[in-house]
Formats: sequence, C-alpha cells, structure tokens
Amino acid sequence: MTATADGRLDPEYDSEPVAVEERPPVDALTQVVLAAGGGSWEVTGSDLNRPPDDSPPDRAAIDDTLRRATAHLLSLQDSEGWWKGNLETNVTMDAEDLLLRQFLGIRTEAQTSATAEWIRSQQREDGTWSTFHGGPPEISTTVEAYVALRLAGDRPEAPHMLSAARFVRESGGIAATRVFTRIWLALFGWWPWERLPEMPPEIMFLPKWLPLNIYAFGCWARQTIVPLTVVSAHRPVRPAPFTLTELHTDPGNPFPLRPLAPPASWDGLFERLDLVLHAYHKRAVRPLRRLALSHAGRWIVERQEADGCWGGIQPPAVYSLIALHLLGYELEHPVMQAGLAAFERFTVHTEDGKRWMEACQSPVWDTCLATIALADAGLPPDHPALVKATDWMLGEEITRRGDWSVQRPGLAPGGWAFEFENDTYPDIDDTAEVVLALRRVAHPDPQRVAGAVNRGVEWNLGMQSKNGAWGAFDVDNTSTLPNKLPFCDFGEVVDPPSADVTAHVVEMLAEVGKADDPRTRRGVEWLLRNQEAEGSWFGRWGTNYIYGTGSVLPALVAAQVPLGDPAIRRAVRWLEERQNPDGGWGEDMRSYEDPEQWSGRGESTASQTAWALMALLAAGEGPGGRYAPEGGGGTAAVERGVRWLAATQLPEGSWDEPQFTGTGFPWDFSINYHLYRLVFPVTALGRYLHGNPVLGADRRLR
Ligand code: R04
Repeated sequence: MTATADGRLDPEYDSEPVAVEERPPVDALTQVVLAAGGGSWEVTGSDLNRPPDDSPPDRAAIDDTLRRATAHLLSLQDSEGWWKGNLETNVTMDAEDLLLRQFLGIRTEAQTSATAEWIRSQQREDGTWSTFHGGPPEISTTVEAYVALRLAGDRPEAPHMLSAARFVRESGGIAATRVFTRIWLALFGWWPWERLPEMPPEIMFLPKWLPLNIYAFGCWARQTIVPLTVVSAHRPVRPAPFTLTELHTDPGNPFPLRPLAPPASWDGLFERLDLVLHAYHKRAVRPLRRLALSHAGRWIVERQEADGCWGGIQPPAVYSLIALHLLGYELEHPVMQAGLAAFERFTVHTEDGKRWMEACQSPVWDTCLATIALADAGLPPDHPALVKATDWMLGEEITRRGDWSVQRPGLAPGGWAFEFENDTYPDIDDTAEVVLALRRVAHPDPQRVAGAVNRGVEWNLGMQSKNGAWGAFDVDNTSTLPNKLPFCDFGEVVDPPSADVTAHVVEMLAEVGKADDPRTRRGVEWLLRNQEAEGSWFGRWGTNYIYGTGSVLPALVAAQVPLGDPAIRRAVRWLEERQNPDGGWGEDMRSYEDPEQWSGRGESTASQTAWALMALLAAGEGPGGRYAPEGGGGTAAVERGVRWLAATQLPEGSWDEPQFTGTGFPWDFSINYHLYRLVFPVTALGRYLHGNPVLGADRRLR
C-alpha cells in the first residue's frame, strides 16, 4: 500500500480485495414486499408481512406498530440521505458557550437570554442541575449554570438562584468543582490559576514511546488537553463582571489547598510532580516554552476540520478557540471565524425561543443505524431511501490519515467518523456499523460499495489491539497513568478496548464472511473472557450492561458461537431476570456507580427494551427460533417485551424517551440520542417479525 507524502491515499492504490460473500437471497417475505411494493413504503394496513394461520393473536398489532415506526423514521430522512437526531447532554455546554463568548467579547443579548431560558428550564425543584434526566444534583454543572444565569442578569436574591447557591455551598463550594469548571472560573479571576493543576505545553515534546505523551491519552482528551496547555501557560484573566462569594463554603478561605495524598501513592506522586511543575511555570525556560506553544498552536490548527470544528465535539472546539486567540489569532482570522461558525451549526433553537447546544452531532451513526433498522423492517434492499443513505455514507468515507496513524503508520485509511466532519478521527464503531449498513443495501454501483466495504474492513482489522479487542478510536490506548493525573478528574481519558465496540466489529467481520479469520476468533475469545459474572457485558458507549449484552449476543451468534453455548444461555437468563414487570427493560445511569444494585435495572425505555430484544432474538428466543415455544411467537420474555413496545408507542410512530441511554463517559458524561428511541425499536420489531439477519441463511426464520 502506498500513500503520498501528505498522507493522502495514492490514487493508484488498489486495495486487496476482501473475500466478501454474497448476501444470501432475500427471504420469502421480502420478496412479497418487493413484488407488491415497487420500492415505496407506505402505511397501508395491508397484510403483506403477516404470516399465515399459526400466528399468535397480537401479531397484527405488532405489524402495525412496526409500520408506523418505519413510516415515521422514513419521514425523518434529510433530502441529502442522512438522518440526525439531536444529541442532548447537559447545561455545561450552554453555560460554556456563554462563557466563551464573554471571554472573547462577542456575547450578545439575544443569545444570552435564549440560552438562559433553556438553562432555567432544566433546573430542578431543589434548585440544582444534573448531567442527565432524573440524575442526582451535580455541583460542577450547577456552578456553571449558575454563573451563566448571572451573566444573563439573574439576581443572586432570586429564589431559583438562592437555592442553587445553597446547594453549591453545602457541597463544598467552588473548591469542590471539577478542574474544567475551575479553569472557566479562572479565566475571569473567580479562581486562582495557581490553585489549578499544571498542564505544561512542553508535554508536546514527549515522544510517542514515553508515558504521558499526548498519544497516550484518548483522542478526545488529547484534543482537549493540547489547547488547555496553551491556556494554562498564559493564565489569562478577563475582568469579572460580578463576584461569586455566595458560592464559597468558607468565604474566609475561598481557595483552600487540598491536603496532599501520601507520597507513596500515585495521587501523592503526581501531586508532588504538580508542585514541581508550578515552580517550573514561574521560571520556565522561555525559548523552550515559546517553541512548545508554537508547536501546540500548529498542532491545533492542523486539526481544524472542514466545518471549522475540532474533533466534532464541543470541549476541544471551545478550548482551541481560546488557545488560538491567546496565541494571537484575531477574531477576524478565518480559523477563528470558521470555529465560531461551527458553533452556530451546533445550536438547537426550540419552537418557544430557547437555545441549546449539542456537544457533538451524530449523522453518520444515526444514518447507519437507521439503514440497518429499515432493512430489518423489511424495506426492499433497493428502496430509494436506502440507496440515498448509501450514496451519502459512501461520500463520508475518510480517505486520509489521522491521529490513529501515529500507532499504525503503515495502515491504509478507509473508515468513518461519527460526525459530518471529523476526518482526523474516524472511529472503529462507526466503521463497523456503516459496513453492516452498506451490506444491507442493493446499490446500483455494487463495485463502489464493495471498495468502500473492503477498505473499512481492512482498516478495522488493522486497528485491532494487542489483546484481540477494539477500542473506539485508537490501538492499544490502554495506559493507566493519564487517569491518575490531578488534572484529569473528569471522565475517561483513555480509550481501551470495550465489549460493545468489539462486538460490533466481530458482527461486521462475520457478516463479510470472516467468521473463521483468526483475528475474528481472537475478538470472540476476548468477548467470552470479558463476560461479567452475572452473564452480561459492560456497555462503554451505551447504558449500560443492557447495551453491552445487546451488542455482544448478536455478534457471538453471527460469529457462529452455538446458541446453546453456556455464555449465551447465561446472558439470556440475565436479561430475563432483569425484565421489568411491565415487560420492558431499562437501566439507570447509576449502574456505572453501583453495579451491584443497578446493573440492568431502571425504568423501561424504548431503546433499552429494543437492545434486550435484539439480544434475545439473536439467541433463538424469537418466533421460529430454537428456544421459542411450539405454535408461533417467541419466548414469554420476548412476547412481553414486544408488547411493551406496541403499548407505549406514540401516535406519530416514535416513543417518548426522556431517560438518557447513551454514554459519553461512564457516569460523568451521559447522552440522550434522540433517534435511539426510534431506530432500535424498528430493528427489534423488524427482527421479531421477519427473522434475524445475524442468524445466517440456514438458521433464519422461515
Ligand atoms: C456511540 C458510539 C460511537 N462512538 C462514540 C461517539 C460518541 C459521540 O458523542 C460524544 C463523544 C465524545 N467524546 N469525547 C467527548 C464526547 C462527547 C460526545 C467529550 C465530552 C466532554 C469533554 C471532552 C470530550 F457527545 Br470535557 C469522544 C464510539
């Protein structure tokens, strides 16, 4: 394989063909739809997908549920071919947007009041804010929201401000907030820079084989830390428009030093290293620091994406804009202008005039999941909506090298990122799901699809970690040191292999005919070794064990692990034990904090019910499956789950889901993906009615 000097793919490069088996012929039901439907999918109430006599009584109702959900999902496709649900996180995004604008001197009255309305609408009865629906009060989020409302002019004597401030004081005050929050406060003199952990820009000089070099961090932490080294080297302070004494527990000692941990502990060691770095900050060898800062500036600018964002996520983008501004970029500079324009596209305006920010946008992820769902629902593989989605996905393939190539310099590019524009950071999860989606569509240019599929397969294979599993963005990103830095007190900062991503890759490899490839087998073995004692799998990017188990069972079955394998039986039993009395499944975010109590437990939600069903259907518990009772229908658990979905569907065809079922960082950063409530039920109901593609041709229903 060859690449040009700038890392772009040589046009003459011809990827080695992967042996991609033909998909088995469409099943009988799909052929009926094909013959009758001619490509368009409408809610006709006809009986196309209804099986003959032996059907259980409510099959028609389930069929109707699926039709309405499918029609609704189709109606949400953009004319360019993609789907994108809003990606909801928490109000720190909105508060930081106002603080960034305040810092740069570009905050407007209209933006401020619309954002303040949103932030007020998210405050709970007790005056606090949380990081997810129904979650506990969270001090850093509450402090940032409070400061944003003060910027908007809310008076500290107002009842909603008094109750917020009281909670903050009772929880330890500003001193008890995360490092990121105190950095925001330091920008306005509300917290002293000297009382924040050092992050020196000289870290840029550590070679990739030394611990704590920037490539030892997960890509999201790397992209956040590099600009923050610039900010903390400058220690800028803009005049504070008001004081925040009401947020200190002890106004007589507002900036308490935290006691040092014992010197023989990691915490103690790094805290002492931090003291050394503080001394170094005062006398940093100027030429070296200047070189480090210009190095960091170049590193940042090189990673700005075509849409002006960085990494497609809000935190690196806001800190990069601040860092570049400190390095002398004027607001009029094209880099700054493009960066600010990106935030406009991340802004959601509600019908009633409120304004909130997406942390990230999910078009590629939503589009591949929607394509799979519609194929599962029985849409003909050449349906125009699927072909259009495929055209769009093909156009999103990333054909240049990114940060991942630091660890894999010889590997050819060929993958997908989660967002519209994030060419430096394609991820293994999106690549696996896009390949699975592309394989479900009959596109007029099959050669072109096969080329993209082959490159994606090869890229994912090249990104396998030493232990046989896959992380989300990088290979062997498993160092335990970054999480021990005093600076890193929020969220995950490394990207080790996880069960959910590994499962998606294994399912994809099996689907393209590589179930027997030794690399696939190593992935399968890793999954079997990493099953929890209870029978479930941990969910790194979705909440939580239900997501992990819902990802792993279809993968194991696709990779030809026998349905009767004890690992699969244990997982089925675990899911059955966790089914709610109402027939649905749900799992609270508290499962990350207290798995003993909360693993697989919580209010039923549409997406989590669908994940549990996807697992059970793959395991042969659905209609016609090996473990299903005689006479039609699935096991009792499956039937009750499906009925829960039918009973809770909204008239428009989707489901309500205020609960957050997506995971950015376990516990610290949670996501409500607004399309999850629809795409996963469509997949689950489609597989219930039409059989399960992961079972393969010979074991498929009917
Ligand atoms: C669902 C699987 C696809 N893929 C994960 C992508 C998730 C997209 O959403 C986010 C990803 C993020 N990363 N890092 C952050 C983040 C936020 C997202 C992030 C958040 C806070 C801070 C720094 C980074 F919404 Br502070 C990767 C595998």
